Amino acid sequence: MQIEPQAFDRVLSSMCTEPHPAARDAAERFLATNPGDPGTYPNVSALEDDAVALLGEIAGLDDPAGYITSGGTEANIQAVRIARERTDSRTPNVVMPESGHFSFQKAADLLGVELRIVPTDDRHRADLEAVRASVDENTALVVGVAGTTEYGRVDPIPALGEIAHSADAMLHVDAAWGGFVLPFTDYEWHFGHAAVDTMTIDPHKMGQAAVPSGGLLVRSPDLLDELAVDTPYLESTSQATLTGTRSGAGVASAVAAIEELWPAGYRSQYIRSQNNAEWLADALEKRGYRVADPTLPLVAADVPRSTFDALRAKGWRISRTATGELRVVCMPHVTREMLASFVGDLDRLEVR
Ligand code: 0PR
Repeated sequence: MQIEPQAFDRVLSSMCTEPHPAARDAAERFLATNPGDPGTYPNVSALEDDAVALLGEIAGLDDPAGYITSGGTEANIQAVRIARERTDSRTPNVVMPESGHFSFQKAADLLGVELRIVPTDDRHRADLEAVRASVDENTALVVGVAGTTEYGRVDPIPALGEIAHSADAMLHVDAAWGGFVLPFTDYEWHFGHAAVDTMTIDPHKMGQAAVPSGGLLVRSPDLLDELAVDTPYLESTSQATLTGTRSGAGVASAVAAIEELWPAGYRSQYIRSQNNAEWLADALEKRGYRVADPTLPLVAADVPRSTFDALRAKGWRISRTATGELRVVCMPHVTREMLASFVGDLDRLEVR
């Protein structure tokens, strides 16, 4: 095989990162295990309990229940599925701000629920009035995002919880990306603060675990029962996951990364990433670009298309928001030197 994986030295668009060495090692050791078959692979199954307990600690969940998913998409689909199973409505809907990830579109398609997308406010957060106006007796789920994909914003989770519960709907928090940085901020995002029922929190993003390692957490174990199907050929009697066979690598590397980094390692990484984001935002502002305030380690700036294309041509892996802004995610592999070199390339382009 000739092809090498993408090196991380110019990757500014990804929400994945280089796994922590301990996570890489654990992933390799558990590569051939299948936590979907706990009767045959009890060790990785026990590790999954540890992973859920650790994720629960990070997300303020007292009696942690959930599982390690293939990623945020699967966790979001399963959250919608739980809500659909719980509602009495025959025509259920899900209310989500436009900043929600496109995985909810997949969930709605697969599960036959209506997805009601409501606008965000001028700070790119869910517009509470719009959410209130969209919720009705058929609403099964309200989605809040804690660390949005495009601007890194955190929706007002407690207020969304109130709206959801007054309509007898559930509240899902998508902290797929934000979950490993938010514990070090003042945001009200977790199970302890608000009426959160389900949450997506992915070790393979800011958690520095290997891909595939997503996380679904639920407030109480009975919510997982909504997902369970009987498994006649397995020693275990039921399975709540969406996939059948799945990689033990994700489970083991999540535990290894979290044991290594929670909380001190994640805290110092958050501070490093946040400082980098503020440094880049500042550098771009000084050059005359309009920059969305990096409230979490993610920078969005109004850079012309031609400049964006020229930077891509220089090898920078960058992406754009729906409205065309340059988007840089300050993941753990993104260093100040990388950003300085990026800004240097930008300056050289501007000179010409
Ligand atoms: N929830 C949020 C808030 C996310 O940002 C993402 C992924 C998901 C759920 C889905 O997670 P999985 O991909 O693990 O299923 N976020 C973007 C994505 O990969 C990140 C992104 C965006 C990466 C733009 C590259 C890029 O150019 O879809």
